[in-house]
Amino acid sequence: MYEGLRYKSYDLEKNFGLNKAFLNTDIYGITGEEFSLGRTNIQIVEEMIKAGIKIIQYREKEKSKFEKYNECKAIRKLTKDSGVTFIVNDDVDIALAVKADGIHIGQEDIPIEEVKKITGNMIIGLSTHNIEQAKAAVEKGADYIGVGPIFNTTTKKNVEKSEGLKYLKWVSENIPIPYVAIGGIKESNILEVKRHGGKCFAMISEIVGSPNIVEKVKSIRRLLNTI
Ligand code: 3NM
Repeated sequence: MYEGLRYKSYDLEKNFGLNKAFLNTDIYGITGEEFSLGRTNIQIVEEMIKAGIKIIQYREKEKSKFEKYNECKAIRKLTKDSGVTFIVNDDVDIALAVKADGIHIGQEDIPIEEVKKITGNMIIGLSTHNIEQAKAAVEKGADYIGVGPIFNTTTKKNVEKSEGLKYLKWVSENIPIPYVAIGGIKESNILEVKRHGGKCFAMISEIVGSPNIVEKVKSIRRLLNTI
C-alpha cells in the first residue's frame, strides 16, 4: 500500500515536472554509423526525425571528440528545430557544449552522482542489466534506465549478460522511473518485448540498418498497435 502510493506520487512528479515527459514515446532512436548502409549519422538522424521518432541518442564509439562534437552540434540544431529530445551517449563534455537535453551513461562511466553535479537539470539515463543495478539507479537519481540486453546483440561490444525479458518484466512491475528496453530488438520480436512490459523500445541495427527508415518505423508502429 505504502509502496504503491509512493510510486504514484513519483509518477506524478516525473510526468508533470519540467521536461520529464520525454519518454512517453514508443521508439528510442540511436545512431550507429557502421550499420547505416553508408549513410552518415546526420543523414540517419534526419530520417529518424522524418519518421516521427521523438527521442534520439547520439552513440559513436570510433570518432574523435572533435568529429563527435561537430556531429552533435548539427544534430542539436535538427532536433531542436523539430522538437525532438536529444541525448548524448558517454561524453558529458559534448552534451554540455551543444546543450543536449540529456546524457546517457553506463555502469563503467563516472558515477551518476558526479555526473549530476556537472550536468544540473539535464536528463540522465543509465544502462542497467540486472535488478541490483536498477534499484541503485533509482536511488542515485537516474531519470530513466536502459534495460537490457533483452536479446543477443553484436552491436554493443562487451555487453553485460542480462536475464532479458524476465528482467524487463521485473522492471515494469517494480521500478517507478521511465525505462527503455534495448538489445537485439527487431520488428520480428518487438511484440514479445511489449508483452513483457516494454513501453519504449531502443533499437540500433534494426532502424539504422533499414534502407527506408520512414517505412520501417511505420511498420513497427502498426505492429505495436495490434496488441
Ligand atoms: N546497450 P541493437 S544493448 C547500446 O544492454 C546497447 O545496455 C545495450 O543495439 C544494453 O538494437 C545495446 O542493434 C545495443 O541490438 C543495441
